[in-house]
Amino acid sequence: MIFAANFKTNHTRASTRTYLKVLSEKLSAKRTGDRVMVFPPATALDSYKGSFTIGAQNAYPAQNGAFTGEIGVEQLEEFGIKSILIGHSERREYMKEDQETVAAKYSFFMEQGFEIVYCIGEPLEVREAGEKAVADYLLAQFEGIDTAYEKLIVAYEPVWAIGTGRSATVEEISSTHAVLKQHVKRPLLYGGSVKPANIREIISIDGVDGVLVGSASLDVESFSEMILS
Ligand code: G2H
Repeated sequence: MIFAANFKTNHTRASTRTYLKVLSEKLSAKRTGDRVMVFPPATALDSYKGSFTIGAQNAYPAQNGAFTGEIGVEQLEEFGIKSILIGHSERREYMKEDQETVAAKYSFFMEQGFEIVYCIGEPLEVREAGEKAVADYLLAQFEGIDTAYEKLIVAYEPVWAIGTGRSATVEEISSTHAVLKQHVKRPLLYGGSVKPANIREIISIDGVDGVLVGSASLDVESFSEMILS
């Protein structure tokens, strides 16, 4: 199983260091075959060397250059970062990243050999329009995306379940993952209000290879409980 934590714009460099030290201690007590990934803010990307994967939540698709306010591959590689989130719904919505922008980022970081956690998810009105509408919407989010890339991980995160406390039901996750699995032969994570109370149920669903956790990952006790429970 893959357990990935997305801190979003939370935690400082100092608190991330403490968090990763505590997480490492908690997990080392129990050997697990699970993979742990943490996506802290950019200022904390140099916080850890060890068995967890530390990834960037975002970067600009360039080595370096005149892109004020952005970080590129040169800055990520200084910290040994070779994993990145692309397509998160918050970036699609708040930073106005359209499918063309997302696909360009994807192609660039693929060419750079980065592991990519590629996020897709439908808004509530699409979910309410039924399964066919959901499938069409999600498959459109693969436009321009090379799904044969061997370092691709897909995260299905229904927008209406993100940070709302309302997770998708077992049936919704199960049927959506089944559709996605027909199109993408890569690990498939579920994200959207995953927490200690629902983690076991979610990871036991067929077609779920792991989880991407936001709010409930911010507390190290909660995230380690999810991995170890
Ligand atoms: C979805 C998820 C993590 P949360 O964005 O990517 O956040 O667990 O807070 O719904």
